[in-house]
Parts: sequence; structure tokens; C-alpha cells
Amino acid sequence: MTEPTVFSKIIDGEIPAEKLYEDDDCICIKDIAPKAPTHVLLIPKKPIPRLVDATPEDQALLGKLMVTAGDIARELGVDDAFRLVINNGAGAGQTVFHLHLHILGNKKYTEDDG
Ligand code: D5M
Repeated sequence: MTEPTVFSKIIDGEIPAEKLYEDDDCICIKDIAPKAPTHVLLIPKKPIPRLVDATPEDQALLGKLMVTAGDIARELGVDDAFRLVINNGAGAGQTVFHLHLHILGNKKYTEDDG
């Protein structure tokens, strides 16, 4: 059994977070260290450590996260210009090993960005 991550603790209500959305499968919270004017995290309740740890069984959940990310972007008024980022592995900057999608918006993006 691995140690629960900060996101599992937020999902379980053990530590507080600014929650914007929740359903049976996922929650959306404000990122504590925003990298863009709009920066929220969409987190599946299932604790998949990294994207590469997802299995075919997770296919519907991953699809739902994408559709939900679009709905949240629309709700936040950034649906015309936002980025979805998944950092996979420490080498890519992943710090919390519970899969999450960064929804980043309200920033002027150019082709040269990341
Ligand atoms: O992204 C992990 C992200 O999680 C990073 O942007 C900070 C954010 N974070 C960490 N702890 C919290 C809490 N407690 N609330 C909200 N946001 C948090 P990664 O892709 O793993 O680098």
C-alpha cells in the first residue's frame, strides 16, 4: 500500500482545498501555486499515480476527464484559449503522484510556449 498523496487527502476531506467541482469520479480544485491567471486541477478520485499507470480499464475515466475539463474551461470562461497539461514522472516535473490534469487559461499563449 503506497502513502496517500495530498490529492487523496483532499478527496477524502482530510485537508482543505478550494473545490470548484465534484462528482462521483473526479474533483476540480484551484492550484495552490498558480502558473497562469486561471489554473485549476482536475483529479480523478481513483489514485492512478501517473498517466502511464492507467490501464484499459481506465479508458472511460480518462475520456470523462477530458470532457469534464472542457466543461470546466467553459464554466471558467477560458474555453477559447486554455491548455491541458499532464506531467508524467518526476523528470517531467510531476510532484504529486496521483494523476491530475492542469487546466491553464487566461494567459497569452504563443507557438513558442512550452
Ligand atoms: O503538479 C502538482 C500541482 O499540485 C502543483 O501545481 C501544485 C499543486 N498542489 C500541491 N498541493 C496542493 C494543494 N494542497 N492544493 C492545491 N494544489 C496543490 P505536478 O504536475 O505534480 O507538478
